[in-house]
Amino acid sequence: MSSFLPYLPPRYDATEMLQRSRDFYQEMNTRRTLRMFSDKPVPRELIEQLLMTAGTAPSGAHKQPWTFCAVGDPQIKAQIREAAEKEEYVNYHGRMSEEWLQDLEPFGTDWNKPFLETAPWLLVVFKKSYDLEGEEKKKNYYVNESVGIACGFLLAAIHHAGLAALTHTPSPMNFLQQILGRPDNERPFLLIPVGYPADDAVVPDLRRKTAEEFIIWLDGI
Ligand code: IYR
Repeated sequence: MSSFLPYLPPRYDATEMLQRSRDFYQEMNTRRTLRMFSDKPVPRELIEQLLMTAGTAPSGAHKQPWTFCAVGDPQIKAQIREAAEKEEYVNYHGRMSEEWLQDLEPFGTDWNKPFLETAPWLLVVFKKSYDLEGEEKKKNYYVNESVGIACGFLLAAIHHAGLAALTHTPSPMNFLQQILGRPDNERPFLLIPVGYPADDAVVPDLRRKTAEEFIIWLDGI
């Protein structure tokens, strides 16, 4: 059984479309991944609003195969920090290759993850390869793509609101499933600390690829 509704998105003329897309690019181009957060509180209502935007993402067969845990409890954040640092210590002391460590040099990262306690919220994203309806397993589709897109929407919403985020993947991160008590059909996907930047926050001096470097046109011109 299917049912359809009229699709009535907002419409703009060509000039307005171009202006809007320029403005949006400029806004998005000021987004930076941040590791230095202020402990200034961020209201729960604002976080919920950002997560609602994540939930508008497209997903395979519209299964919405995600769960977002919004962690603001200092004790749980401390537990997450302790477990993440334990794994990262091993990563930085032998589990990551020399090449990998060299690639990370510009970012100045190490096994210390103070932001896991400083940032007022840790958004822990779980992917669901199947849903549980009672005992029955119901398969989800394109789970990585779907949850990845939802996280992209979330990062854009966070930036648009004037907050900063880090896309963090402590590895392995199954400890998140245990600490947060998530069921077996949920696997950690990303850990996203969110908050205000620290007053003295700095970011690495990076440059983004130009259009020529990453767009290939095959438009017959
Ligand atoms: N997960 C580690 C290492 C790390 C890996 C990549 I790829 C990065 O872009 C940044 C860090 C850490 O968080 O330090």
